[in-house]
Amino acid sequence: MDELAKRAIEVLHGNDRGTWTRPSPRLYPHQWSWDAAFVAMGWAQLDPVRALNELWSLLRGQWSTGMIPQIVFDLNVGRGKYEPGPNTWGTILNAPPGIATSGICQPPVHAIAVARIREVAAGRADGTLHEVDDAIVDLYPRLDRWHRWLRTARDPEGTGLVTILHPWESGLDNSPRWDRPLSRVEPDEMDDLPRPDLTCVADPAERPTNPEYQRYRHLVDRLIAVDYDQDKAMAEHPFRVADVFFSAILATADDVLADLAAVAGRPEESDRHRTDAARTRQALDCCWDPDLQACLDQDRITGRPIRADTIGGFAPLIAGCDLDRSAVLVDRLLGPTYAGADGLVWPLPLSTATTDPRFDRRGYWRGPQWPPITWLLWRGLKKAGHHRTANTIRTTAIDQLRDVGCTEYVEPFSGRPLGSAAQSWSAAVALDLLSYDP
Ligand code: 9WN
Repeated sequence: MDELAKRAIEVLHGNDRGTWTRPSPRLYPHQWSWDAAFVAMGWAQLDPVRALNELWSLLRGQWSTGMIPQIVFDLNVGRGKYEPGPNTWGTILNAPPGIATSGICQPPVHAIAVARIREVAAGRADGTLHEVDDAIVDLYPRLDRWHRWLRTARDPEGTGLVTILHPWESGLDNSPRWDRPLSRVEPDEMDDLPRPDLTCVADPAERPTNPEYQRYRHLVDRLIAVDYDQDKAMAEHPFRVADVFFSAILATADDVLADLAAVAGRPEESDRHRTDAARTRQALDCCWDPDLQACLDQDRITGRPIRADTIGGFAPLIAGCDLDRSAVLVDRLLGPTYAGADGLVWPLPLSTATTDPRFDRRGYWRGPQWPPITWLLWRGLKKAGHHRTANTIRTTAIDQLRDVGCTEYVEPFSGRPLGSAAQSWSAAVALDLLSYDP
């Protein structure tokens, strides 16, 4: 068996908790939402039914509103191992009885994962596809409610863009995209709560700073103060940003959900999902900045676009866009400020452009390469018909993972692995990318 596949399988097994998977053994000991979607695609290569269980485990935490929370906590994990832990979110009345969750969300990769599990199952000679299709009958309404929540609670005016209320919701937590809006968040007092995350990495510089964490926690407190009432939060929360990358993932997931609706015996729902996706693509078009040649997040408090040259700007490649736009974006992606930057060990997309003043080659989401982001762009390129580029990215991503292992993220100039060394979604991405080998 391929060495990388062997290592990736070891990482998944090492982080496996039976029906769900920790993102990493120490740094992230609970179940995370978008990690679970990537991880499910990894499990699909080994056992599509186990892959479905990953998603069912996550859905145990789905709120009655439809929201899939960012974290479903494992109550067996000792107190203080991860902060903010289960007792700090004030979600006991919002989460399903007996399940502890956080109170925010993460990008909706889940429908994409279900479709990929189905694709893998379809390639098997046994009856797995029937089993997966049966599950989709029950999964579809849950995913539909999730998408609907995003499109109502987080986009009450139907703009096509999803507003996030916390940088953690973006999944790209510490991106320079959030610096301005986060700098306006003013904690009443600077707390001094513990940072267990800092003890799990080689160098604390691989994690966000204390002032950032104080703001992160303050944002949670503010959501608790309105008891997670989304109308109130959308009117007065101190961090409100229409996130183009998150919205793009929703658009492409809506396209997929349109197909899953048909599998679930609900073909009459498909058009609604396609219309939603089209509305988001149109909205992304309006966020295009011709100078930067990038799609920009919109600060809903100031009403202004957020100027930052980051991977978020490539949102149209994820959502799907016209040929002209995708050609411009592919040029930029492969160009000297991203994957074509001088001195990169692997020519793969960077989380921030080298020319952005806040680029930081080791900084969390501020420059390094992240395997799941590479995967999302690879998928977008493939769907847009840029097959040669997509394939080069795929093989380069495999080379990178082969050399550095299933690390959380990579310092692009030295090739050093950063963050957690045994990250489940990196293992999952490795298995999925390998499965396309001719
Ligand atoms: C907060 C689990 C998660 C990922 C995020 C990544 C990081 C958490 C943290 O780890 O965020 O959600 O504690 O830093 O930024 O994308 O889902 O892997």
